[in-house]
Amino acid sequence: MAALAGVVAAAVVLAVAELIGAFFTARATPLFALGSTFIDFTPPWLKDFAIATFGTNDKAALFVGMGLTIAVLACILGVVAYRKWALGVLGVLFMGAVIVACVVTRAGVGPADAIPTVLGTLAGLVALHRLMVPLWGMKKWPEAPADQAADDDARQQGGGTSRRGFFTAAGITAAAAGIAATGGRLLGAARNNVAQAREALRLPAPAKAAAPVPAGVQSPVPGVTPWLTPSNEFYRIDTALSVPEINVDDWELRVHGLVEQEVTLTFQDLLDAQLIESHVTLTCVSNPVGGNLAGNAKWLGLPLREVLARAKPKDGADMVLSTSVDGFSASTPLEVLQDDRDAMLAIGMNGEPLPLEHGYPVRMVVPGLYGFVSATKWVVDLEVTRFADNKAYWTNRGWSERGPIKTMARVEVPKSFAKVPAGKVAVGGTAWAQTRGITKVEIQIDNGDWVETTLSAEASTITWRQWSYEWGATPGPHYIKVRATDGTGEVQTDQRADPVPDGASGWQSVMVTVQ
Ligand SMILES: Nc1nc2c(c(=O)[nH]1)N[C@H]1C(S)=C(S)[C@@H](COP(=O)(O)O)O[C@H]1N2
Ligand SMILES: [Mo]
Repeated sequence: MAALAGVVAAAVVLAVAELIGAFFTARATPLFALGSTFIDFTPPWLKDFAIATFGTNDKAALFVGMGLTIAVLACILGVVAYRKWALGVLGVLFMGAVIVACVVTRAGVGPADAIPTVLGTLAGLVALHRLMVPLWGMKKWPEAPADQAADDDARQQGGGTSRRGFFTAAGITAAAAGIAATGGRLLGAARNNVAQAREALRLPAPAKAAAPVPAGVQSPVPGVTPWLTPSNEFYRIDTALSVPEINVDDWELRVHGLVEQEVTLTFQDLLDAQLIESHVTLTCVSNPVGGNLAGNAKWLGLPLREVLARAKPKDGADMVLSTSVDGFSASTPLEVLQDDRDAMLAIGMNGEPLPLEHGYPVRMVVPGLYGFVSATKWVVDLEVTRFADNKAYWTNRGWSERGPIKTMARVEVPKSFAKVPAGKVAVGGTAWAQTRGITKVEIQIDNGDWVETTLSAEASTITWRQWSYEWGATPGPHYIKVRATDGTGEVQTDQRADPVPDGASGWQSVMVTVQ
């Protein structure tokens, strides 16, 4: 029962903080601050394990893990408080202090944002005490053995009353916590109008439209990934537990560092600029061989070379450190942002404002580089600097400082471990080598010869390219391997590499059973 009291008190801490937190920064509530801090301290192998195991459900898995951990700690604290109240209070205050430390060290969060956690912790202490009183009442009875019969009576009565009192108090407190937490969520949502503002936002037409997509970019094989990824199916990878909510009127981008001229851009500046539209395939460095952390969208934005031309980088600068409102950062080679590939500050995705989780209102899109060194979402700061002087978020965590995308081919149909009928089997998939382009995709059945597949039309070298193949399948188990050749003539390496530190490599092998 003391353990239960601990769990209920923990619920009070979180619920009260959630309710009061509705009036503070969204990233400042205990669960988000704890989770975000945990993410920041996650070693590369654990991040990879999480993505490999939970995929893009990694955040849900984190919340479940946090919930269980907090529940266990709360049980322990409950028992401690029951045995020795002062020690329990110390424990609760210590936990509160840990959460406050997590809260105030988040990017874009001020000292005042500690208030929800402080008040939540105090409320939790009050609730814990309130629940301990009936428990202590029950503990007292066996210690007073005067008249045995009368005492048994009293103990049963007193114990029963206390027990009932405890469960009533625990139930009421838990229900109140539930109401407070739900109220906090609703209030928070009502106070945030960023989602509505996004709905109402109208984007200008581009000054330079996207190059027309040729017919036949889509692999004819049914079940192959759509060539253009719908925004709501686009993979999402980031460290943001709660999606940053930025008002376009508050958004500002500062370009500074090794520049002749500091530049500040507002969202209106972007709306008024000569925007371009371009299809670009983004890829995540954590994508395993054969994985699906890649997507192809039509982006609308201002070329970064124009932004940098205004700022005039000084000699010696070789990197741009882009930083998100939530503290994430990426290091991108300066020359990549100045050449003629369509690196941009994007405000539109597939004809609409960026979805909140894909970086609204402004993100970077850089063809040819993995997202962790280029695709900063919710971007608010560009510092022109040198690789020797500055390190980005993932580089500080064991990943490489540069991340050109490796050539990769993927079998999508048939799926691994599929059972297919003998005869003609349609095989198909997607390959990419952004900025170099795909010139060949070959397939190997078992240990046979490598055979060229039929390539679908190429839209550009910065988008992925699909392929198809008609296989005369004979009964039995078979392995299908695939490899691509890029525009420089280089064949995709068979050398297996893990995603850490600069991207997975190797040939995908798919096992199918032909019946
Ligand atoms: N602010 C912010 N931007 C970020 C990240 C992040 O964690 N935070 N992750 C990067 C990584 S690793 C990738 S692969 C891309 C993914 O972009 P998407 O979620 O729109 O697909 O965003 C990049 N931009
Ligand atoms: Mo990524």
